[in-house]
Amino acid sequence: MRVEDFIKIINAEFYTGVPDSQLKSLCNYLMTKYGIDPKHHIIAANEGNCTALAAGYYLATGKVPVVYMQNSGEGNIINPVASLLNDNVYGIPVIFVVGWRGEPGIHDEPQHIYQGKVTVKLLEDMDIESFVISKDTLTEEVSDVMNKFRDNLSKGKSVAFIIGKGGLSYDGEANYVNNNVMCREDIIRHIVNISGEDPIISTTGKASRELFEVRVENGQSHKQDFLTVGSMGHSSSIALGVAINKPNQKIWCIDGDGATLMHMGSMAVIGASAPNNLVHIVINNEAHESVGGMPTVASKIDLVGIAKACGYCYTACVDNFESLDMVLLEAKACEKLVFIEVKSAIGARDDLGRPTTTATENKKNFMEYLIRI
Ligand SMILES: Cc1ncc(C[n+]2csc(CCOP(=O)(O)OP(=O)(O)O)c2C)c(N)n1
Repeated sequence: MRVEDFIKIINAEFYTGVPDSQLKSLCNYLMTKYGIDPKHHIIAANEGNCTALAAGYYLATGKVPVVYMQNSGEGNIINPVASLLNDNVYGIPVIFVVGWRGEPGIHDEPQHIYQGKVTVKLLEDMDIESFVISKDTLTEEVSDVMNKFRDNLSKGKSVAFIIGKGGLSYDGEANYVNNNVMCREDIIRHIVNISGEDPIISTTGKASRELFEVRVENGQSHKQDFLTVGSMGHSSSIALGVAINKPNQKIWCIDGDGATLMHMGSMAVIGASAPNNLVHIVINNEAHESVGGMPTVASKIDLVGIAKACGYCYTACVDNFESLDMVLLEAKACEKLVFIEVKSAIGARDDLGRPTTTATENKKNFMEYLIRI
């Protein structure tokens, strides 16, 4: 159905979410209509934050908010849904709009398969009634369901629309750009060149896909890379766990700004643990590029300042390849906890592939590599 019709039916005034490729139509519509406007549309750091922000909106206005997210975000909402929204606690109604990756019967990547299988059940377990909008769903059906849902909402119960592939469509286009010049794939090429044989833990989304392809292009194997295909925001903590237990080995983490923001508390813990063999690199394109390019708030914050305040010993921010190579060489040579912010343009190759090894093969090869070094 057309996203404009869906918006009319749910008739909400406030939307908050984390972008998702399956919800590109909704995200692009909201960005076109509102941009980022605190009164109507906020892209939050993670889906749990969205849920709490939506609760605050409800407390202040009495109106029902919308939280949109990929189903990967269900884990992040469970705590505020169970202990804040649920009608055994405050009974705060929210309309969730959930992109259904890994829908059973539809081919998808490994990180989406289990999550896709339990998407509806998790909502049921959270006492959230849901309705699936597929590409064949009629506008009138959604309208009828929403009329029924209004009853749940009036009783302080949340509801969800689960959006299958092609469930929502939007003819408008949104174009996301910034002023940076380096592209993420080239940045990764430079990191690969200088990190040499060192292990790399890379973040969710296209960065890991690009790392995989750069290895292929170089005729290298993938054994030293752990591609965090799911679990957005957690690659730096994985890298911390590896770095602490491989103290004589330099460990590199390639992170994204959206992922860093999603679980930024990890930076404080990394700083406090201060392993002198970890290099945490954030490729900052100020966007959720992998799912369509919608903005993060990373253009508005001082990531290096945050890293310094968290206790990273060597920090740098670079916006050109000469400086990038210089700081990567310093990071390689020094025995300090390093943080590097790399300013990146928004975009990726259209023909970017996906890892051809399975996630379990990746784990096995990586563990075998770590044992040997
Ligand atoms: C918990 C969770 N929410 C949402 C997603 C969907 N998702 C995958 S990649 C991505 C964007 C990542 O942005 P960033 O870290 O800035 O990297 P970029 O894509 O810009 O390189 C999102 C939102 C997800 N995988 N997991």
